Amino acid sequence: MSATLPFHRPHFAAAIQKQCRYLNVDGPEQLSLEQWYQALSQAVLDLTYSETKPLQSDKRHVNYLSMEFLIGRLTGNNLLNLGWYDEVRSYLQQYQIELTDLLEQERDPALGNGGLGRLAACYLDSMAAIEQPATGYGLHYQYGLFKQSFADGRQMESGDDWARSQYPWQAYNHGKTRQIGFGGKSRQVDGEQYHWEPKRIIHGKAYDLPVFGYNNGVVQPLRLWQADNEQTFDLADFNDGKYLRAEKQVVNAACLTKVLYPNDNHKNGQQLRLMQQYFHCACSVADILDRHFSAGHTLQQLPEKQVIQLNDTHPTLAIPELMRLLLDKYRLSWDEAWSICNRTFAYTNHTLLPEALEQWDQRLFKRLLPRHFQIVDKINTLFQRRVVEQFGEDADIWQKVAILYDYRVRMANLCVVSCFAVNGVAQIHSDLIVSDLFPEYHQLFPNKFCNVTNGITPRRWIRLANPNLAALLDRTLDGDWTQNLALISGVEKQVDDGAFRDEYRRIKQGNKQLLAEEIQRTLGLQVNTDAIFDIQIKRFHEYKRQHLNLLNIIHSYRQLKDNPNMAYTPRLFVFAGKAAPGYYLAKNIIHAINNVAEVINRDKSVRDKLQVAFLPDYRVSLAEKIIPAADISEQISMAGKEASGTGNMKLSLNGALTLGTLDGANVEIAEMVGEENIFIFGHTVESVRALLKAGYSPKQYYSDNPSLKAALDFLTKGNVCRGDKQMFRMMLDSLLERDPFLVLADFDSYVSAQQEVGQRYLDQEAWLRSAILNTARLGAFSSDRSIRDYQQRIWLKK
Ligand code: NBY
Repeated sequence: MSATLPFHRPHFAAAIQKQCRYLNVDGPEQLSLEQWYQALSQAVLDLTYSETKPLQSDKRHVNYLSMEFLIGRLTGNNLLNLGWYDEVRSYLQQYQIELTDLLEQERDPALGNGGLGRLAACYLDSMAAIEQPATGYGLHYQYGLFKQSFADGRQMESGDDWARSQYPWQAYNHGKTRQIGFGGKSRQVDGEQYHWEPKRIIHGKAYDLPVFGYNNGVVQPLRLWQADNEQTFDLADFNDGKYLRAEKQVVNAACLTKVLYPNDNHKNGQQLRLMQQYFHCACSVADILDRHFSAGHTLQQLPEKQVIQLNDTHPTLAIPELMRLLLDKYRLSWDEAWSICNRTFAYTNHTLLPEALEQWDQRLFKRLLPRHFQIVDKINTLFQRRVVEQFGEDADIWQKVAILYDYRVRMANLCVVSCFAVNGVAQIHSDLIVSDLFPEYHQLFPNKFCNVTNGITPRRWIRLANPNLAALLDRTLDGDWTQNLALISGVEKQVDDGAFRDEYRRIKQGNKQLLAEEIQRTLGLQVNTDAIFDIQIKRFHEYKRQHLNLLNIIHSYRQLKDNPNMAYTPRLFVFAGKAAPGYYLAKNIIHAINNVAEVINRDKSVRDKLQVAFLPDYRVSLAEKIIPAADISEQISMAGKEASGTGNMKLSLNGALTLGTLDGANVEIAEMVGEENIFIFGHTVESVRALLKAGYSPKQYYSDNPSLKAALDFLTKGNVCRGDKQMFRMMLDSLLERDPFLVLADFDSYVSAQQEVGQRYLDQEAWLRSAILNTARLGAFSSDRSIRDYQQRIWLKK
């Protein structure tokens, strides 16, 4: 292990002084809180530039290609990883500045949608921590994920211009600019070799963000590419006098990395998105080759020295791009080029949802990337021979495994054929990849498939988000759990220790108090901190079934109204999450939750028993406030649909009990914490299958179950819909006519599980024990473990 970077107070003071000069103030006393944040971050970046070092290692370098990196605020995290957090906090005290207040000034860089982007951020943190040489490659979107607010309960979106007022952690990297071609023609030169003449060129500029390893003096780059206008005029058009057309292209070029597409688990077929994908891949592949050659390696050594890990299919074009360079620029034969690609790329799948599997229109693909299309076409043709060898001429099989089919380019198929490894993100998901999504591929390439269960970084998700729990762990455990989360199992011994239990309970209660204050600030709602804090925080999607949660809330409310004296353990239901702007059904669910919340929160007769808080603008920094305060973690997707989930891990690690289906990583969490410390309900993958096979009729559930019927009808009555019976029609029609995610079929089981939660909470001692055991038994879900799995099973596998 390398050494921690020492904190040198006089150097630090001088660096702050220098920033004061840049900011045109006489000294630190005059800095506003916002300026303090800028000055501090810049000063740290300056100081670490020369001091930290990239890893000198002969290990295979990981190039992590992802269209999204949901990094969250960096200043606190970077101080923590540098080991400077406490010293900086004490330094600031002389100016009466609280470090935590200063850190609140930072805007979250929201360069991702949800789990996939956040996973990429946790993996960068872990690779730096465990000294796996790595570079993250992504896009420098001008607008990150939209900001969410509510108007009359409806989601409103606005732009997130995150870097407008100077983002201190990024540095423009002059030497790395790339020129990326689009369109035009591909001409045969001779044999395998072609020459691509793009119609236009867009520049890619590199912005680097530092990723610091935890207490080891390591820094590695997250390199984000931004499209730039320079020389994007089509000069021919320009000279022809078609000025406006030429200018339009300038606008297009600048648009390329303007905005992050706000869909999660849904593809979108727009040309601009395909251009983003190619731009990302072409810039990154060129950069990887440059670094590889600069280190004195040859092309033949590429697979031995580099691995390119594709975070879902969004960076698939890196495959034909590398093929193109090997064939046309470096003049390798097809077989040599293919063999190199075949040993360099690995693919992580994050979804089984058919609507999320990317496919591109062939004509669009060909028009934008004519040479790449030829290459994909040849990969497809050669692969077809292989398929015929194995299965004979079988149209049904070919229809499933073809890369080019029905005028579409199927990106997942291209990945499976071209990569040496394909992994799912939780055991059940990896099993379903083999059994349901890619069974024929599994027959063809049995050794390609493996599982790497997702993980989360304990640096951000305990030490930074829950500092009091971190301090308790520091006092309790031998060795640094932050670097080796397996040590957290040592907590198990304390589960009956009075002092430990008191402290753990006090910390949870304190965190609930802090969240209550946040809710009061944002919603003006005063909540009961003795209630169960029942939390569902994630993107809005039908398969995640926030509406199942809502139906139970309505059911509880109705019961309380009918029986004001019934036994009911007080509950606060907390929601947070965004819906893709074009996903009207998900937005309808948000609207319904907000309106139900308003009715319930206004009703004095249930106050202190039932409250609903929907916090707007879910983002990493808000997650950091909510997660440590949770008692219940809602993980209620229809079984078979959530690839893994990672919020489930964060919540359980911070002492929330999971209320969930046997889906994604819930299955593994249940195995680790034990069945008495988790609430499992609902259909399983197998029983879902049987139900659908037998013919599922949601209407039947509606008419057979009076509570369910009443809960659904509630949404068309009285105040909730303000007299507009159509207000939640979209959601109700979907539930009653199709119910593709079996909300009604799981209603009963969910309501019973919720009742059990209420019962169990009454025994506070038993509950505390379960919470502590959740923390103690989650050690395996550190992203450090995930990265070691990647090393063993994929990157460094012999
Ligand atoms: O990836 C999520 C999965 O739903 C979740 O179960 C898993 O834990 C997590 C990490 O493995 N997937 C996800 O977040 N996907 C996206 O955000 C996403 C974004 C864009 C597109 C598709 C999916 N797209 O096609 O544009």
